[in-house]
Amino acid sequence: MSSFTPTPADRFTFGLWTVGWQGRDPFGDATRPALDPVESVERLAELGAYGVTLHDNDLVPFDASESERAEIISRFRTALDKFGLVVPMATTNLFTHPVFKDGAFTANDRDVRRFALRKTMRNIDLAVELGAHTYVAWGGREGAESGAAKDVRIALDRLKEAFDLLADYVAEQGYDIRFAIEPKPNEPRGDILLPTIGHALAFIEELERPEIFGLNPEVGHEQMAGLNFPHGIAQALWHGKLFHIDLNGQTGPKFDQDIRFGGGDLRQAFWLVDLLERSDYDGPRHFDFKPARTEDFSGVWTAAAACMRNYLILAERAKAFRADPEVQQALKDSRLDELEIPTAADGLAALLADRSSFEDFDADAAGKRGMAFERLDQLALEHLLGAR
Ligand code: 3MF
Ligand code: MG
Ligand code: MG
Repeated sequence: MSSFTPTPADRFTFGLWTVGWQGRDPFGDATRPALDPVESVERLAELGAYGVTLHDNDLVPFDASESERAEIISRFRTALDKFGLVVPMATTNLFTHPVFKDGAFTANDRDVRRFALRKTMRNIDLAVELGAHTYVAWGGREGAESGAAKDVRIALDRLKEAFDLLADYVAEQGYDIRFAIEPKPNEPRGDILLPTIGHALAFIEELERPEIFGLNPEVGHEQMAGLNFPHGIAQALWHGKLFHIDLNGQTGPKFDQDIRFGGGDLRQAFWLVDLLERSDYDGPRHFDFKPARTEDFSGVWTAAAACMRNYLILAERAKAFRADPEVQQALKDSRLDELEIPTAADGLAALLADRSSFEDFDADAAGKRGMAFERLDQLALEHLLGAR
């Protein structure tokens, strides 16, 4: 058994806003002081992370002057170089400042939309400078609390317009960067546009350059809508659209809990890691979690380390599951190999002519066949629990 000690080769990354979360929530004040991004870089490197990610304002305050901005960025770059961390992804804060209270790219106010685009483009320049190849777009304020407040069809026109302009911008600049849209059903808006993986996948196909748009799905966001996250990721992979991923934990449909990875729905976490590790996804394993507001900094670093450790434990458990001869037999007994056989590779005419497929088919007998899924699932559970 491995020591479950992460190294940069595992490609674990953390948002600066995760370990830096001060614990402010709708009912309570901050429980921790602000964390210097340079300290986050140092501590995360010590813990074995590969990189950090950031919103523009996680690093540079919203109202910083040009010279303050330049100095902050230079100090941050020095820390990245010193501690050997990379910045594979960056994103824009289009949700904290009151100017974005009705959205950014879909705000009813045109001047706000134009400001949001300029803010985003300016930070794309920084993202590229820092070496990022993925630019995340989470439209947390793009939505509404009441029916007439937002004409959703027109708002989607504005959202498409914004992404098309951003795609033009990166093409004109010659940047090697792709966009990853992050779906979320609600919070902070009552209802957010592009609420799930499925909505976002369909939207991307309406853009002018769909090839540079993919997804950044988050565990908790799909689970807030009662959806099966590994199934959503499987479909994103199937479409070739898994550009990035936000790992965390959630326990069912309720507010966005952002629990450390592994601390939420553990069975879905197991299937997620099983899927990712067997897929061709080679991007960062990015944690977007919030260390509980009960914690001091010691708890913050414990939780960050636990995200990585839990991923590695689950990867080992999933590997053991797949390697177990009894599991391999159980997979056969459940006819997973048969699912791989095309249904009618012999063609439509042959299917229509095949009496055994319909006229002579014994549906009652087929209906009596057991699928043996209970045994398969129990084997998975025992591997997950470490009982095998
Ligand atoms: C909110 C989120 C966001 C996004 C981030 C882009 C603040 O629920 O998940 O975190 O992940 O804006 O990555
Ligand atoms: Mg989230
Ligand atoms: Mg997220």
